[in-house]
This record gives sequence, structure tokens and C-alpha cells, in this order.
Amino acid sequence: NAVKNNNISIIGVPLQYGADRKGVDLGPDAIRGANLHERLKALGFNIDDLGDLTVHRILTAPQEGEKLKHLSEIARVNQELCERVSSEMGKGQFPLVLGGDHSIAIGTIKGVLQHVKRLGVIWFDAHTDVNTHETTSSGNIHGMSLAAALGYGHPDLVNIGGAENKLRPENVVIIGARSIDPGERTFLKEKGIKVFTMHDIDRNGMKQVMEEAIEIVTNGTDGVHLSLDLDGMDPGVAPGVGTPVNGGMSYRESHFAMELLFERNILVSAEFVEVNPMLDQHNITAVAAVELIGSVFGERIL
Ligand code: EXY
Ligand code: MN
Ligand code: MN
Ligand code: MN
Repeated sequence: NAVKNNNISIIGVPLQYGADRKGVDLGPDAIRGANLHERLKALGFNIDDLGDLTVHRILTAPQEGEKLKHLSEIARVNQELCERVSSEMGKGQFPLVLGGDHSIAIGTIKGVLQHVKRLGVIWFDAHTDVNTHETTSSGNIHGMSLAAALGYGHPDLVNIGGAENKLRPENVVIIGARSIDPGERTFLKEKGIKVFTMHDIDRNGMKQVMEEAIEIVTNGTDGVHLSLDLDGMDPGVAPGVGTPVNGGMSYRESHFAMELLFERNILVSAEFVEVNPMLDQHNITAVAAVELIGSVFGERIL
């Protein structure tokens, strides 16, 4: 299975400052509340739930002209997340990080990079999250986290976990993109980052997309991280996300992608982000997240 010694460490990151809409800080508990522990234990995993990182409440609105909203607290939380993820990996645990907005990917990835220098990343998302402080129009750091993990953007983000530890563009694949800003298009082309948009999925099907994606993220790497933004799924099946975009991955396309990852047994870590229960009274999105987690750990494979 996807985990060498069946030991998973769960880390919650109740952070919403990278996003615009309130509520995504309630994501970790919403995901746990959808029977996450029971589902994983039923699959034979040992679960260490380390609880949630502490996020300091910010009582002031972003200052006028403050390009990146809530930069200092987001950087502080991500540095702590980096250290926690690194510590768990050092003990041979599989880090399963629950968000919280997608800015937490900086801390998770930097923590994994302390142990897996040549790391592949599958970025499952409606967005490409490669804005920087120079290209962003929103100032929301959840739209910049992949750029930062690649070593681009504001120094306070790039320096998390050490600027020398960074992803290589040739080992990163984005799947499900359908909302890409102009500055991001330029960045993706310049850095040669492979993006399978929803058009590619429609044209070639998820099987071929995942086969090509897995080829890329395993080429010359020692492990793969899954960064799964629930807004990659179609809003019809994952409505409780802060930045929904119509025409997303179907329930089965999403599960098929997870099942193919399970079969290849290449993951060293994973995070599931952007679940916002305030936008989804029936917790459909938290349930969808737990079901995807189950699939990436083999729940639907005989
Ligand atoms: N590209 C837009 C921005 O940078 O503000 C929207 C980003 C949404 C990010 C969500 C987490 O994926
Ligand atoms: Mn805010
Ligand atoms: Mn994202
Ligand atoms: Mn997204």
C-alpha cells in the first residue's frame, strides 16, 4: 500500500488567512468528523492524530497597500508545519495534513523536502497556485503556494524551511486546472511545468492523464507528495470550497486518480485542503475528502 509501515500521522492546520472567505479553518475538524480515523483504521493503518497547529487570531484587517494578506502569520504557521512534518517523517511516519487553505502546502512540501530531496508533486486543483507577490491580483497567499514551494515569490514564503530546499519544475504536475491567471500562464510556460487541464482530461481521459503524470513525478525522484485541493473536484460533488470553478473533475475521475496512485505505491505524504464547512451545511465536501483519502489508501481496490 501507499505507506511503508502503516503508520500515518495526522496534522490539522486550521488556517484561513491565505484565503478570502472565512470558514476554511474549520476544515480539519470537518474532515475528522467524517469518520476519517475509522475509515483509515478499517484499512489497517495505525493513526497518530497530532491535533491542530495553533493559528494566532489576527484582529486587524490587512493594512492598506499590504500586497500579501496576513503574510507574517501564514509564514509563521507554515514554518511550524514544516518542522512538524519533517519530525514525523524522521520517525518513519506518513504525514497526512488537513487544511485549511492551500497556503499550507508550502510548509508541508518544505517539511517533506527535508527528507526526500528529489520530490515529485501531484497538484490536484482547479487553479495552478503559481502567482507571486508580483503577479497576484487578490493578495491571497493560497494562490501562491506552488510558486513558493518551487522557490519563487516573496522571500518570507520562499525561505520557509530553507530557500535551498525547493521543488524542481520538471517533477511537478498540475491536474484539473481550469482557472489560470495571465501571470500564471507566463510562469508555467517559462518554468516548463506540466499542466493537465480539464480539456486534457476530457480529450484523453483520466487513465492516460494519470499515466503521463505519474511518469513525470516519478522520473528521477525518490517519492511523491499529493497536494489535493478539494476545489479540483466539480463543485457539484465538492461544493464547500472557497473558490469553486464549474466543470471540474467528476466523483469517479477523482477516485480513479487516487486509485491509480495507490496501485503505484509512490506517495510519501499527502494533504487535503480548502474544505470550508461554512459553505456546505451538509458536509458533502468533508465526506468527499475522506472518501478520496480512503481511495488513495486503497479502500476501493479489491
Ligand atoms: N488565482 C487566483 C488568485 O491567485 O487569487 C485564485 C487562487 C485560488 C487558490 C485556491 C486554493 O486554490
Ligand atoms: Mn483574510
Ligand atoms: Mn489550490
Ligand atoms: Mn484551488
